[in-house]
Amino acid sequence: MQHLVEAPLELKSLRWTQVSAELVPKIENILRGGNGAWIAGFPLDEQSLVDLTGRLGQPLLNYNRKSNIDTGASRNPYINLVKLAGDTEAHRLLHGKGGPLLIHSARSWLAPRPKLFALLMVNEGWRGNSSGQNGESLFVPYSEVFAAMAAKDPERFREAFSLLKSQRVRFEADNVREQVSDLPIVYALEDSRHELDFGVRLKQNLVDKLATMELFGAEPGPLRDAVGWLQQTAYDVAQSKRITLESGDLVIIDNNRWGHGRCGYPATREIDGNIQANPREVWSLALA
Ligand SMILES: O=C(O)CCC(=O)C(=O)O
Ligand SMILES: [Fe+2]
Repeated sequence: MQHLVEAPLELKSLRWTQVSAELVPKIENILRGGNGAWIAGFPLDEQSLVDLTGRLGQPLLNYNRKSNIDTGASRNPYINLVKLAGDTEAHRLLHGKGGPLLIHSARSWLAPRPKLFALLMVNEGWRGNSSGQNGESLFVPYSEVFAAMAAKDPERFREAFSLLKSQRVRFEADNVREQVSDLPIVYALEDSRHELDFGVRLKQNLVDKLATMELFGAEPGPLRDAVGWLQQTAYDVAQSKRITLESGDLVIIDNNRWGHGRCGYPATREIDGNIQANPREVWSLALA
């Protein structure tokens, strides 16, 4: 069996212009080709982010609005804020880090699957740590992850891929209550372009979650192996193409076909006896 992906998928560079009548078709064209858009110079303004992405899809309400944790935050209803919670958390994380995020899909539990994911780097935080310790961003097309698995061990891939595509699973978010999907982890797409072109719904802690998940009678063992291999390979492939976003960089990807994650970063540093929290700040949203 051949695993040909016509041309390697990538993030295509664009620059923000006020005129969304020009920018939107360019982004749509990039997404239609299976690539992602990397737009520089985007304004650090929540409404601008919702306005632009709202022309590409329907923004989903953010986690806070759907969460059973009261964050007390009054914010834009659609934007997820990813940031250390100031000094309190800085102290708690005194010797800790803003941990790495494994490759995942936005709202992996949700039905129907959100079709797009957008991430704006608002504040890139402290740079100049060793490579891979600066909160670098990870974006990876799942088709490339499958190709890497197939190249590594064709027989193991055949079995794992078949299981991941056929075994329905149901799991909830950790803190959010909304309509959950019972699609397999790897699911067919109506407009599939080739034999490795599938949708994927990966959650960061999916391997651990399997223990408590609805598996419709299946044994957890083989699924745990397959998911673990998929997530590890996704992380490895993504590491080889990690990018450093600057403030004002906006990335928009197909949330079925691409996973995202990030490298770790130092949570705190001490200057003249004062503990400071890393100011790194990301805004993200999912779109139906
Ligand atoms: O911190 C990051 O760069 C990624 C955050 C993330 O995964 C998200 O906002 O969904
Ligand atoms: Fe995420």
